[in-house]
Amino acid sequence: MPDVSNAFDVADVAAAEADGRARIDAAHSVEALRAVETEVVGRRSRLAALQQRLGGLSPEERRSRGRELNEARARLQAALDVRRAELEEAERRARLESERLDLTEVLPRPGPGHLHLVTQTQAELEDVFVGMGYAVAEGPEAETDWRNFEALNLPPGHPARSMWDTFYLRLEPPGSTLLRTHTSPVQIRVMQAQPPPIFIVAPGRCYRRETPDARHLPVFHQIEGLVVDRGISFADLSGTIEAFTTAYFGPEIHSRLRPSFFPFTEPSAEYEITCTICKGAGCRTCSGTGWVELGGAGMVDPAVFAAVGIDDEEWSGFAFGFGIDRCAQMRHGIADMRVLLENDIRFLSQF
Ligand code: 2NL
Repeated sequence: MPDVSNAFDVADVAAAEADGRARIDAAHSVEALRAVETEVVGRRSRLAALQQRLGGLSPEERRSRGRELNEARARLQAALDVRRAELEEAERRARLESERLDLTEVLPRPGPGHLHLVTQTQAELEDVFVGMGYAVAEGPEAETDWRNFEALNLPPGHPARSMWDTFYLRLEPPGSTLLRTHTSPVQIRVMQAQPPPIFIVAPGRCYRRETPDARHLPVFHQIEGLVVDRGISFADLSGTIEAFTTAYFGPEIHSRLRPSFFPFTEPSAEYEITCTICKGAGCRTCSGTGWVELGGAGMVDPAVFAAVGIDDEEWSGFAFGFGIDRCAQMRHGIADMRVLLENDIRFLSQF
């Protein structure tokens, strides 16, 4: 006896199919369509529910409803496949568009590089001194304690050689080898290697154990000059400093000396040059004085001559030293020296 209460007709199949089509059309992503597929043709779909009720129908009805259900399912499955293909194509196109690179963009070729500002400054200073008859001498950055300190009249225990100022290398015996704190050891080498007369400059990289700030770098560059000959006087030193100052900074920049102390020179002086920012008028950089400090100098101390075996009865000499980085800073008005170590191409490419 057919179960009449559970009976359904072709309109129910059509309604289920129409509902499935509406859901398929409403799916706007491949992801959403996957859920719709389960709702529309899955085990809990309206079609599946009608399928369950086939058993309650008469044999003829069961045959036609069954055929109608199969056809409806096949059409919905076909609609799902078409819709999936459309959505996949749309998503693929959107992805390609978002990842698209304009390969026709014309970029400038990398330009030629150039020497670092400090290297350029060192070369210019070397040129100035070579023009005055000096030779350029170079030496290692790792040096002995003796050449860096002891030969320069800095005995053991002197504050300038303390652990806090100097990087010592872990070599035997402890404390014997360090990163040079100035280029003076190069001049010690030259004085040991050749008899006077000596006219040299020693440029190069030096190290001090310091925290970098606007005016100090733990790695810096120094150029030192040394003259040893017969009858060299303090007047020669003073004239030499004025000559290279004007040659490097220009005719409106001059120098002046004031008394100071260094263990390796006697007498000793510090020298200042006309402030390169205000040309001597007085500004913030020079604290209103019109002068800025550049370096130190003096007559070579007899103790240094004794250490290298030069007879100070026959020979006398002067020496001076100053920072190459500081020179570049003053000539180009660089507020913070740390930019010299940071390798920011926007800074470096200006020079
Ligand atoms: C400074 C001070 C100076 C020297 C360096 C020197 C070298 C020898 C003998 C004697 Cl082998 N003196 N060098 C002398 C006086 C000052 O530099 O303030 N530099 C930035």
